[in-house]
Amino acid sequence: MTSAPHDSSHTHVTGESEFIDDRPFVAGELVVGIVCSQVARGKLVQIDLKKALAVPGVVGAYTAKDLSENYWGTIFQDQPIFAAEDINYFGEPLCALACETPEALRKARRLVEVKVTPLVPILSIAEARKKMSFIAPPRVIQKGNVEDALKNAPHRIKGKIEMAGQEHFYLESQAAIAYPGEAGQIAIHSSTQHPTEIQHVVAHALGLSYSDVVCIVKRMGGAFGGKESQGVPFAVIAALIAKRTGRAARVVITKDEDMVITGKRNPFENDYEVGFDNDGRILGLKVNMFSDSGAYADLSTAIMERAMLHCDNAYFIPHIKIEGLICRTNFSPTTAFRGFGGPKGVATIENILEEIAEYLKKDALDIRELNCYQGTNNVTPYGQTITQEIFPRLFKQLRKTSNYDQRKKEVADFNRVSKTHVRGLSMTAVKFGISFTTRFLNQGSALVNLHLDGTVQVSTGATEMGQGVNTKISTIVAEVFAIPQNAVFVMPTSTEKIHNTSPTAASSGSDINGSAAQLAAETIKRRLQLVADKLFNTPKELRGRKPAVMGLAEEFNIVESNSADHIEFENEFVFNRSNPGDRVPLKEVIEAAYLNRISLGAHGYYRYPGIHYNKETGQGNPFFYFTNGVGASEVSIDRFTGEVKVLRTDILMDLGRPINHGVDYGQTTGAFIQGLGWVTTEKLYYNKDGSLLTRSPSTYKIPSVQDIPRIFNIDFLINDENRKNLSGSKAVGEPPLLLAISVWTAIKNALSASARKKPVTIKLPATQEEILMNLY
Ligand code: LUZ
Ligand code: MOS
Repeated sequence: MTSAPHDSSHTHVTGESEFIDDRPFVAGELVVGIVCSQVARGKLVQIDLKKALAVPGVVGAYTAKDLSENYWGTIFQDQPIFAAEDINYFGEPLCALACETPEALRKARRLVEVKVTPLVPILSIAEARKKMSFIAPPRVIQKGNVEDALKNAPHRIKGKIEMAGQEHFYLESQAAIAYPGEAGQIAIHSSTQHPTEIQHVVAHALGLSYSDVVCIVKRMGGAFGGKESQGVPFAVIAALIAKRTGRAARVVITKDEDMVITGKRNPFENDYEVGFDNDGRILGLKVNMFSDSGAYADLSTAIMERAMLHCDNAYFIPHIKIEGLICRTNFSPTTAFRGFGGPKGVATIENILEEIAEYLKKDALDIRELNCYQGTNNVTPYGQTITQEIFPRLFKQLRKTSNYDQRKKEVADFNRVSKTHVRGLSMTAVKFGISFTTRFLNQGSALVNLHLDGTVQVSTGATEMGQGVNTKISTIVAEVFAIPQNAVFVMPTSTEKIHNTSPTAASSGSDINGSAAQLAAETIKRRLQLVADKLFNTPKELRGRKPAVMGLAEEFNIVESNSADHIEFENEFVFNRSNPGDRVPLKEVIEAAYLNRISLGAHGYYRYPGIHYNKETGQGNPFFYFTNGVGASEVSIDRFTGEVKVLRTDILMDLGRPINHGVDYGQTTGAFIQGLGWVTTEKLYYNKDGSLLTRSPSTYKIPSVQDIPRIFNIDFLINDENRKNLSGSKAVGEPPLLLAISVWTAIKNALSASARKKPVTIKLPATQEEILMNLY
């Protein structure tokens, strides 16, 4: 484990780090603007471009008619690049203008005349349900006999939890620049988590072969799932214009545009009925989940699947039925967002546990400990067995280190006397399934080139979005060769070096791509060991003789399938374990390999083993492993304003053996705070016409330094049992986000001490307004 700094930390500070719009303009490069729909739903009658095209400096205007294939979609190809006949959301792209200058673009934009026959939009899950507007047939996961379990349960609670969407708020808006090449070829620099999807959709849209298109990603300025699928239209538009004009084309949208056009986290409304005994043990649970996919399918089916697979969270439920239905509305197509469906399943069950505790007047943590996976209560609703009994340990440890029991008493004492504030304390868990639930995405490859000066260039399918995947990969490869980390360079992701990249998503980027890079590096290392073995068997005075230069007849011939494990690498030197005094610099071995015509490059390929999931039956082993954790939060609510402050949060995560402690600490902190925004301040408001009101940081409130926990303790459990994965590490990108649900349940806990109306049902996010409405 290292705590090497993030590979971009220096250049981020100096400003040298290159994002898409930092790329210098090339000669003739065009700036591109997108004209978007100003209605949420309608029939597109006509787009009149004459006046816009007459503006000096306008080079071209492009609509659906200009594309060989206008429809795309990661799962279902139901979304147009440009609306063709039907308009389905406010902000849907209608056409693009390519201009010599931003000034020409500004003028021309206003002169595009769009004729639309407006239709009544669907703007809520409730309306979509009424109008039977769904994306796909319902999906079900079930185990046991839930109807009987509910009927026979001593107690039952029926309820509903509403969870809103969330704007990704990456700092770099969607962006792409396309460069035309010879014979119709295109190179695209895109701010995307999924370069291969960009390559494929651009090829389809322009009638090119996949090999005509190269997509390159240096880094993104944040993504959070918002660039898993939704970088596509911007890249296609840039590529279309580059192909048509033979000039480079730059699409960089503004924050306002981005917030209006692109999709957000799927809102969910879940109905539930739970049966439990006098101790609070869950006997049966029925959940009906309804998500809002917005206008198109995007990733909503996969998101629903993950939501359903996370309804159990850390808790054993003997009889369960989960049903998921995806509602099509007229909002921008909702998409992946850190956690995917996970937070929506986990918030549901954590809310239920909070309600059971309130109903039985028991402590909610006791209820959670009682219900968590343990002993023979270790099979999930989808049939996967939980092999590590980790939750009893996590709950117990954090209960102690966060001083939970004493603080619970203090909170109760405080609430009895305070006339101005009310407090709440709650601990929740996360069990996040690691793997794409779509099995074929769980594969990746890497290319490792070892150079004669002992430095290494690594390319993988992973994209760097700030999460530190490059830093982890360079650590792993440096360890293989026993060289300093700064001798390993992780190169921009490019579809010409790595084929069929999976999106850098599902927290799996380091696992999959780091493992592939490790395998490639090990292949080269094995060759070097064989070369070194020959070297050590060569008399010292002959070792430096160079076959190529000397024209020696004999070359080292190695057999790749052999190994020479007795050759060890240490601190840039190589030695035979049986004679550690005789050391050769690694660089000499590398040179000897080259001069003896032995390859210093290798390809590595990795896939998660042993995963399968039947989407029809809802049964299988969808996850390679789980990343687990617990978090306890204490909040204070102002009784007069509803303002909430997080007084303290304690987090305990099992991250196996982190590859880079600093990076994992940063991911845990960032994910929690992003989750905090989702459960408290980040609320999207829409006008009655379906247009977004909150389209800038002045109206959409992401957490500020004032909102983060006053006391914030993050700790990692040392888990040496985890040997499954890359260096014993565990995926970290998404799981800690779900621990912010503890803030929301703490708010619910506080309100249950003060509200007149009981039980307390609050929406998520629990904004100041939402809290105030529920205080008295
Ligand atoms: N993307 C995806 C994801 O396509 N499938 C998944 O299971 C997933 N999970 C989390 C985040 N992105
Ligand atoms: Mo994602 S929600 O792009 O891992």
